[in-house]
Amino acid sequence: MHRPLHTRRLLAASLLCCGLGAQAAELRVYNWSDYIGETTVSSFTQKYGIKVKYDVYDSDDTLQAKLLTGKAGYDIVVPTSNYLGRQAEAGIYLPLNKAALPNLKYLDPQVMKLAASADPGNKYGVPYAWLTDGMGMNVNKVKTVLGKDAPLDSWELLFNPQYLSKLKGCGVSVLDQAPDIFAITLHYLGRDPNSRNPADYQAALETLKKIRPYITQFNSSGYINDLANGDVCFAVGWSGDVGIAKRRAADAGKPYQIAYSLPKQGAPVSIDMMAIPKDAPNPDAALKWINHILDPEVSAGITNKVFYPTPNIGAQKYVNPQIARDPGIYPPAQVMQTLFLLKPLPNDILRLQNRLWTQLKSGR
Ligand code: N2P
Repeated sequence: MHRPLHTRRLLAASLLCCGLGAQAAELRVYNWSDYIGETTVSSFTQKYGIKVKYDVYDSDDTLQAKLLTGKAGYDIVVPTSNYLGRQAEAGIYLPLNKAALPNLKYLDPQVMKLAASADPGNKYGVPYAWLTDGMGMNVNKVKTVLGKDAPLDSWELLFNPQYLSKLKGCGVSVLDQAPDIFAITLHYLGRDPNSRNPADYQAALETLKKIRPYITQFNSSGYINDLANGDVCFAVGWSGDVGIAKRRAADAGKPYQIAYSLPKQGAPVSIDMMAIPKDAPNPDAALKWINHILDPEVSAGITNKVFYPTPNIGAQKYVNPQIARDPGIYPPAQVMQTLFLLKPLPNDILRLQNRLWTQLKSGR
């Protein structure tokens, strides 16, 4: 049967449209590992017909190295606010077209204010989730090794060699993220966690060297399973990651409890931010992605899966009540006051941190 000419033309046009369209309609997302909801990606593709290529990293330095080569090819990246501040100053991001982001209205003004301290005017970054650094532990093993009276709520577990040397036998993991560990150490020493004084970093290094022999690994992602499986019993880690480990251990029916402890002395808090690199192949799709993540149900879907608090006020009512009530995930007001924000630091301090960090890890 012959179709009328105009139908054939339409058919040809639509084939042309969609063949090309499928090629152009791709979004490349580079995000932290273990940091996405069950249906976050699939619901985006369903909503916009845009395919997503989704890659992961577990370190801001890895992300930054990729971005600085200039041809990473990503449309969306999610640096931590302290890194984003410097990167934005270096001119590697596109300013956000806020008119394309109506769902910005859902964001918590308090989180936006904190984010603005690294990103003035919230010009380049949109909060994705926030988090604390703390101690993940296998409560049963830690109590067996250290006794029932061990101070599980104190950074002493990490910095007092008397404790850490005993924990070594059941595995000690520390985040491989220099700014976080230096900030924790400086704060423990009673110094400014965001210090710009090189001497402070030398002092922190000396303290870290004393516990270095008892750290069995530096790791920022695999430690989730290591904790869950019982291969490490103590980890300096990120709040949601430890939540994931806790759930995995419970799901696997392990005979021990994984817990997250925010030390009483105070701990770092940070915000991960979505940003669009200047060389993004598809900045329009990137804006659609950001607005999608800001959809209250989508944002809650991330929190419900990976235990990182959403900065989205509209999402709060969709967050699983057990998570919303967990003081390790959402610290109560008086604990919030003990936390300190990681701030962008000048390049010479970052270089110094990096150098000392390499020294520490290699054990020299
Ligand atoms: C997710 C880790 C995200 C927190 N696994 C680090 N900014």
